[in-house]
Amino acid sequence: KAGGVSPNNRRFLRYSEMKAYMETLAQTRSDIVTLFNMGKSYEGRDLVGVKFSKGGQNKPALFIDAGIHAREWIAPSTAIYIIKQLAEDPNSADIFDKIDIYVLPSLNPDGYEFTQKSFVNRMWRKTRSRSRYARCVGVDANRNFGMMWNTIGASDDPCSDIYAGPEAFSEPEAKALRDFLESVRGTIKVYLSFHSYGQYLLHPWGFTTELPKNEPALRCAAEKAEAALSKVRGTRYTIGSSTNTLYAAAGGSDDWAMGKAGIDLAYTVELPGGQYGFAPPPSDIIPVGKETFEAIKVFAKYVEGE
Ligand code: ING
Ligand code: ZN
Repeated sequence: KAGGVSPNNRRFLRYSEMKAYMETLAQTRSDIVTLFNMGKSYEGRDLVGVKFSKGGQNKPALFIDAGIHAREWIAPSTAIYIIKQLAEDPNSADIFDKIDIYVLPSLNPDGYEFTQKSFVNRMWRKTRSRSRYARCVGVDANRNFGMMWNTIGASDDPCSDIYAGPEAFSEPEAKALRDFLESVRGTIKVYLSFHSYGQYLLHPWGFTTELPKNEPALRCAAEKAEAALSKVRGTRYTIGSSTNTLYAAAGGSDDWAMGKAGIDLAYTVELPGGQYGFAPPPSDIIPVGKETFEAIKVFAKYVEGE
C-alpha cells in the first residue's frame, strides 16, 4: 500500500510506521482526517495523532491516547486499529456530523521504540528521560500529572518503575498532553487512556477511595460500553475507580483530565493481555481492536448526547 505498512495482524508496528500510516490517511481521507502534533518526546519524536472532523467550531469531542507505558504494545495497536476503522469503515462517517474524535496512538514513543529494539528491554515501562542528578533513566509518565502528584502509589526513587519524576509535568510527553487538552478546553467530553493489561475500565480517582461526584454517570457509560464490547467475543471487563478496583496511584492522566482539565468522563482502559500479559501475540491485534471499537462507538454516542 502506498505510504508504507498499514495495520496488520502479523506484527506490532514501529513508531515511524504508525506515523507514516497517519500521514497517508491525512492525504487519502483529507475530507475528515488531519494530523495534530502536540510537541516532541524527550528524544525528539513528534507526538502526533489523528483528528477526525467534518469541520465546524467547538464540536464536542472524544479524546483517546495510548502507549503512555512503553511495554503495553496492545494499546498503540488498538488505537491504530480504531483510526483505521474510523477512516475506512463507511458506517463510521456519520459519527462526524456531530462530534470530533482525536486519537494519539503513542504518548511515549521513546519508551515504545526502546522496547522494540531489543528483547532485554521488552518490559520497559517509563519514559527515556535522563537527569544529571538521577542514577537511573526514565519517569513513569502516568505518575507525572499534576493532580495530587506523588501522594500515593508512586515513588521518589528514580530507579523505580513508578518514579513520579522530580516534579509534576517534568516529562515533555505529560506536559504536551496537558497543554493540548488545555488548548481544546471545553470541547472534550470523554477522555480515554489505553493501557494493558487486565480488562479493567477504570475511572477516577486514583489517589483516594472516595468516589467522584459523577460516579453514577461514569459507571453508566462504562457499563454500556462494556456490554457492547463483550458481545463481540465474550470479553468481560471489571468497572470501577482505580483505587477501589486495582490500586491507588496518584498522578495519572485520567485524574488530571477530570480533576483539572474539566473533562466530564475520564477512563483508563486496561486492554486484554490474554495469557501473555504485556506481550500478547500479534494475532490479538485485530480481535482486541474489533471489540474495543464497539466500546468506542458507545463512548462516541455519549459525546454526542452531551
Ligand atoms: N495501569 C495503570 C497504572 O498507571 C492506573 C493503572 C491508572 C492506576 C490510573 C491508577 C490511576 O499503573 C497500568 N497497566 O499501567
Ligand atoms: Zn500502563
